[in-house]
Amino acid sequence: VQTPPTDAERVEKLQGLGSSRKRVEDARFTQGKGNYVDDIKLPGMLFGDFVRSPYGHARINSINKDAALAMPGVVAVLTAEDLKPLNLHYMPTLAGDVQAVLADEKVLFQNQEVAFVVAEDRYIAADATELVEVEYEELPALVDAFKAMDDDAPLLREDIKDKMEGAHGPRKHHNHIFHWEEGDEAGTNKALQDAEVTVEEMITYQRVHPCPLETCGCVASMDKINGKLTLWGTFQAPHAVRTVASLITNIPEHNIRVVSPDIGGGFGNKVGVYPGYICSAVASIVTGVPIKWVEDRIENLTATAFARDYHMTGKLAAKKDGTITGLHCHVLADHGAFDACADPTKFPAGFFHICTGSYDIPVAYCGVDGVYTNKAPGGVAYRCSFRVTEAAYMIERMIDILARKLDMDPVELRMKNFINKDQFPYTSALGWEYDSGDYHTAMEKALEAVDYQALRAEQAENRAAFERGETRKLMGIGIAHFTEIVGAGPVKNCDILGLGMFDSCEIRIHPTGSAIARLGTISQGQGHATTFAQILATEIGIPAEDITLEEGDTDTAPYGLGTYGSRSTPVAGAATAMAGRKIRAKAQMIAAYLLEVHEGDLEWDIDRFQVKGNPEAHKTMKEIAFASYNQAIPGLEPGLEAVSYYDPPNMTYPFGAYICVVDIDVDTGVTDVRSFYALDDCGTRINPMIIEGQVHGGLTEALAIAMGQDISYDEIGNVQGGSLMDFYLPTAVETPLWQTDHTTTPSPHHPIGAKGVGESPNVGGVPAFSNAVNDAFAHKGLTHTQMPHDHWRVWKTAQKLGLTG
Ligand code: PCD
Repeated sequence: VQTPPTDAERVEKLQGLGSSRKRVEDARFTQGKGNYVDDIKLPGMLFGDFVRSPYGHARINSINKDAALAMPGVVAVLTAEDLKPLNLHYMPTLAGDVQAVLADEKVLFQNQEVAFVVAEDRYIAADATELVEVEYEELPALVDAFKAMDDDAPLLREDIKDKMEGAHGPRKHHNHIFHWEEGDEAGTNKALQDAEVTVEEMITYQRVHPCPLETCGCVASMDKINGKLTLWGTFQAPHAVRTVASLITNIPEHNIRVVSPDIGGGFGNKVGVYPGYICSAVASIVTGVPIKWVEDRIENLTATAFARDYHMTGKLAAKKDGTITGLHCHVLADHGAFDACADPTKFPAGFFHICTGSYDIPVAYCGVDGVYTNKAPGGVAYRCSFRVTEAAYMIERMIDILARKLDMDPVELRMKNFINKDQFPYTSALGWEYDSGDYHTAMEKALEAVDYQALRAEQAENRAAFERGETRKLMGIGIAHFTEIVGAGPVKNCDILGLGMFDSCEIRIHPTGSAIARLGTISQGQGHATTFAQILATEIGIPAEDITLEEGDTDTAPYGLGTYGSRSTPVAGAATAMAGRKIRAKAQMIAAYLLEVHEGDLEWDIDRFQVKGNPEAHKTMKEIAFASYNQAIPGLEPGLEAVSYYDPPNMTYPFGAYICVVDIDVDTGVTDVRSFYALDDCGTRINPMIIEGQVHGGLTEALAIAMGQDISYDEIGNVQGGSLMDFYLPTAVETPLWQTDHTTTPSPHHPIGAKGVGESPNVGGVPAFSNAVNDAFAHKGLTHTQMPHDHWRVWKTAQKLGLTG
């Protein structure tokens, strides 16, 4: 006799919420069986490559294609002149600006796209780009955002020089893009005036780049017979790409199919629309054959979306006891040559106004001015929900700076000003409604885990030993407590180019009780096929392994706004749970019919409906699925399908407490990360193992940014961080051991209580590293030293403080 499985065994079999289910996609990825854009090979396919500007700012006097066209294997060379008749030489950006697809009379940043060569293979295309003769006349380059609005600053955007009204209001100067503000400036200034203590600092978050392992690319294929354009690409938002492609090409939307196959990391870099996509599509329409375009590493680092480049002047007002009474902040935002920043329409500086962070600050103001410079366009939220990373860095540095001035422990100052658990839902001075949080508990858990008291004691000893000349190393302790804002977002305040930021899930249960679910999002490595099946497993009682998850094909998936801003779990994850509940509601009706009871007499139990008080009488989900296809149930349509389009009522606000310890050799600037503890609270956890992986990845990227990444430009506009020789990408050698931890404070408005997590470690990691480096020198009078904290800069800091030999 077989004993029936216990409840625990039935739950275990589902591998639902909370299970550390192994990633189903890894079987494919670890065996080289992924299917990335560059794996797509179509008959007759041609290859495109760009001629790019060597100058940061120059006039184009002439372009001669003859030599390139004469090269065997070259099929076409496109320039702005060829795109003009199609009205495609400029494209709309996500920020309400326009961007040159191919440079129109002028180049505005180094490596800007000037001409597109189409050839029989990629090597011929690359060689032929060298044969396109472009005559440039160099112009003075503008690379310093602080000089962008000087009277004598060079005019960059001749195409809009007379347009003094921008997408976000009036422009003050020909290089000004927008002024945007939030909060109560007069009230904040008063708080500063009346304050017992104030601090002010200009904090730069340097220009960096997401640098995914796979660069951007696409394959465009125009089928002239049935008029259908198919675009495979590295798109983080395939549906939006389809809509935008339809609007700008006038090809009806149903005749465009956009497919995001496997993606090798996105990190925001693959949100925007790039000239390569437009040129490939045009070239395919013109030649009638498929065109592939895939960037190389240098092109990716120098011409596709950068991140950050914010100069943030923060001011805090406080009482002597440490109570913060106001925050004033102004940001000078360097958006490069075109405003192609990827933010929801209403927010030209994203969600920067989450800058009050985890603190109960009574009054605040933030103003942002965006300016043009001769740098690559396309500011993206690199592992960040629309500029929250910059905001978190600013406030977390400012808190440390204030603590120093007050001669108070930075932890104590944080604890004193945290929003209290009982204040949630909490409305911040800048207008956000934080859904839930318990900051004190998180911080206390972190302090205990690292034995904070002992660390500070050790540091005091280290400092004394340093004075006695017994060591040349200084110890730094970095604290960060961040609040993220993820899950864009409520359609009422978040849209991209007019498309509301809801998301979706469609579920189809097969007769034998397995299922397929399709979502409007697209995984780039996050493991959606694993985790979203887990949400469903718990909701509908079908084992996760019996649920196929599909994303990224606009011909089959329901419409959604894609994956970035850690929005998939908060929005599409919610849609998945809601669609699951619709399935369950219908399943309940079917079960009632089969068991000959009233629906209300049934209760859900793990993977079945059972009669209340008589669990023997039950129908499993598997039985119900079969019945839905096999029996004519009065009043019910056959089949078991559901779709949910979910418009979240609010964002979710994950948070975390991070503590980093570094040891700095003052004579070399070499900074060892001794330990890093990260406590994350992302509400209900779907898959703890995946969350840990997400945190490891995000912390590694935070390490990269804080300790070395920098896309800088020299005075004539040459980009300095344009290859992996110069741009810091840490390997396992530089990466310390991460210690992860969690608390669980569910989101009250999300159907399963989950918040996003993918970005959190980047948001909290950067300030923790930077605070640690700054802390190491704090007793020597250092208030703030700018990132990146590479060995050279750290050594310079030590030198300036008179510590080097
Ligand atoms: N989760 C869980 N639980 C919870 C949450 C979450 O489990 N509570 C998991 C999910 O499901 C998935 C993940 O985790 O799987 C994540 O999630 P989320 O947070 O929601 O997010 P998503 O949306 O999905 O994603 C996005 C993110 C981002 S944003 C980024 S950058 C990055 C991250 O994600 N990216 C990446 N991560 C990652 N990973 C990988 N591998 N890769 C990649 O690329 Mo942006 O904005 O885009 O910048």
